[in-house]
Amino acid sequence: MSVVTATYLVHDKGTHLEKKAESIALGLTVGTWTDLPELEKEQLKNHKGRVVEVTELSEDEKVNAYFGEKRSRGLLKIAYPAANFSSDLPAILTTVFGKLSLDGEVKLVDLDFSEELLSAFPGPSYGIDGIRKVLGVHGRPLLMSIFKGMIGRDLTFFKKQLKEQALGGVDLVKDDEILFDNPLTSFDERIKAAVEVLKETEEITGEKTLYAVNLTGRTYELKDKAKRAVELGASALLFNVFTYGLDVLQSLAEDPDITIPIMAHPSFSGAMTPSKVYGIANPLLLGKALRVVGADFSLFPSPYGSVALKKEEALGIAEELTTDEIKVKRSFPVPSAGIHPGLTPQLIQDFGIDSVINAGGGIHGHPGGASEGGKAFRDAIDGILRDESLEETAANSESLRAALNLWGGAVKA
Ligand code: 1AE
Repeated sequence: MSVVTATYLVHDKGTHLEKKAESIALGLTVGTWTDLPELEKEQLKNHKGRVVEVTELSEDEKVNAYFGEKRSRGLLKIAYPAANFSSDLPAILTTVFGKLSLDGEVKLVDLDFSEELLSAFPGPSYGIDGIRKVLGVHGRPLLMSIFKGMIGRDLTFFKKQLKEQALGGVDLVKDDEILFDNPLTSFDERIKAAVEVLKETEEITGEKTLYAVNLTGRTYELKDKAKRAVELGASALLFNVFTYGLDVLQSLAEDPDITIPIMAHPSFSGAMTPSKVYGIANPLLLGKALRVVGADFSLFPSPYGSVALKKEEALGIAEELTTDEIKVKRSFPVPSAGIHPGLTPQLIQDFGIDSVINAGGGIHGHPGGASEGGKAFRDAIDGILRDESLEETAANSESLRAALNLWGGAVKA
């Protein structure tokens, strides 16, 4: 049967978690069915949510202290028949967590789609394997850098920064998510300039670099703008998905004329994810949901950078983006924020080679400039793949030595 099964973490005042689960299963579907006449009861049987599992968890002292009283903790799994909703995320999210998100100490931690329901979602157009094919890069993590300090600067500055980054050997360069359409560096002009610069750098380095232009503006203009980007030769789109909505990303991913990879930025997702008690779990939002709606890349805070996520959450996101259990293409995990070359061994150990190492300040802040910053990362990656320590690699890499002298080689606490 076509269903979606939601898992909730609850912190309940009472102790009867089964009762709580049953009230959610009823409340979000057929409501007060017990008071209805027999005929309607029969019809509504097909629509009532079904409690699949209730798992009691041990108490959490911090949560009890927060509420100033003892709370029962538990994981509740409830299956909702697809007959209740259309096969799109707005309908699914409203069914499983619409009113409920306003209604108590409940966090949505997972959604399991039946195979039939999953087939309504596109998944990434390229995915990890497709992106590797475009770039011709296999057997190592990709390296990405971020434009920095672009606001108030013109196209000459843009071209210079792009050239320096690409010459450092990065595979991708993305716009900063806070760069919008503006008279100095408009969307169209950035794309045209990038096409010109990256053709030039490819001739020098022999390596391809993709530029992810920030797709911004009013929702109903996005598709036309994205199609224009493709026509102008853009190689990828950056998208602030959480200020628009997951379904908007899905519409872009599904459009046959939008033929370039989509990179999802996590900005604004922090309005929904950080609480232990409310909201949506990071592995679901930044992992599984982004993957099924079609993000080729998902950026998220790494566990050891400047905007850190708990390690288990960051690893959980990466797992959802890459697990073979979900039958759509895999998306690239991009653990980000505060990343510098000294963190490369930890990043590869934690996220493996099917990930993207992404740095803004950690590239531009290199004492030798962005190009040296890129080289420091590339040397660190190559050394790790040869089983060398960072120090061993640095002995033969001036770029890496300078980076380690500045930022060190250990994980930040
Ligand atoms: C979690 C997103 C990270 C991001 O977009 C960004 O701009 C990071 O910059 P740095 O690497 O921290 O300078």
